[in-house]
Amino acid sequence: MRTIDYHMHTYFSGDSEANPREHVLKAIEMNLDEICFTDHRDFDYPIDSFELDVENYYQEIQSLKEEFKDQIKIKWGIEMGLDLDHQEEIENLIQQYPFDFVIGSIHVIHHTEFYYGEFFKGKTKEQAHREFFEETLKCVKAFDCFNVLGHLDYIVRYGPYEDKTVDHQKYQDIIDEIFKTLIQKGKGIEVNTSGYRDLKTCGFPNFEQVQRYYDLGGRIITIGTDSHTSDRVGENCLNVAKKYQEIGFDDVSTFTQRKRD
Ligand code: HSO
Ligand code: ZN
Ligand code: ZN
Ligand code: ZN
Repeated sequence: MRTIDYHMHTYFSGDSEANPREHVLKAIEMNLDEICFTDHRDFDYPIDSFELDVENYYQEIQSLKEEFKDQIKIKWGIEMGLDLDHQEEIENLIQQYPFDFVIGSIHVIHHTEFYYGEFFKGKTKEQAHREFFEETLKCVKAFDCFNVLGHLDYIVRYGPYEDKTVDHQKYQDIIDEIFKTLIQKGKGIEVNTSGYRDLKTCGFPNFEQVQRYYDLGGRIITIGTDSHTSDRVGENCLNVAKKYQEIGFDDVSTFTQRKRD
């Protein structure tokens, strides 16, 4: 089982100041086999801007890839906000550039977001969580441009609740359909290790859900820290790789020009 970090942000993202070179140095120090940069692009993020200077981002990662080619494998990717209000622009952007890997993430639903909390207004926790998974299912069905679904239960980070945890059982039928759709479309999931910090216990999704994905036939899986600073690169990736092995996965998946290696 290789150890990878396939979810990292740098100063090309609207919410990070990190230098990609520092990420590479940290990844080498952490003994990772391979990394992929996945800077943000969201087309309709309220309040903040998640535009992306794709050309300069490409040039900078290409030159790091060359400089460090004897020490670590470096890929160039993107975390694309899946948003049904902007489907054509999103698919077009991905077609236009030679990304190695695309994470599809739900950060915005009809111009409302989770981070500042607009999405939760006037909803019970169960309503908000159900709507989030239903929208995720719609996106997974509608979009083709991505390789893995980012942070399946991302909503667990946010919401005005004392207990933010997601009661997966309540939505397991929707989650199962998300998994089945991904499997049928040849797409995968990630475990996002930032969950170890947010939940204090595990990555997100948790390993019960990863087991469920495996039992339904899912084999495409990546590991990502969602680092916005270099000190977090590689954090808990080895733990996750070991868990994958226990579940039965042979290896993590890596990608070149959006195809599995
Ligand atoms: N895109 C972030 C959430 C956020 N941060 C919005 C600042 N604004 C999640 O990686
Ligand atoms: Zn971010
Ligand atoms: Zn995200
Ligand atoms: Zn991210």
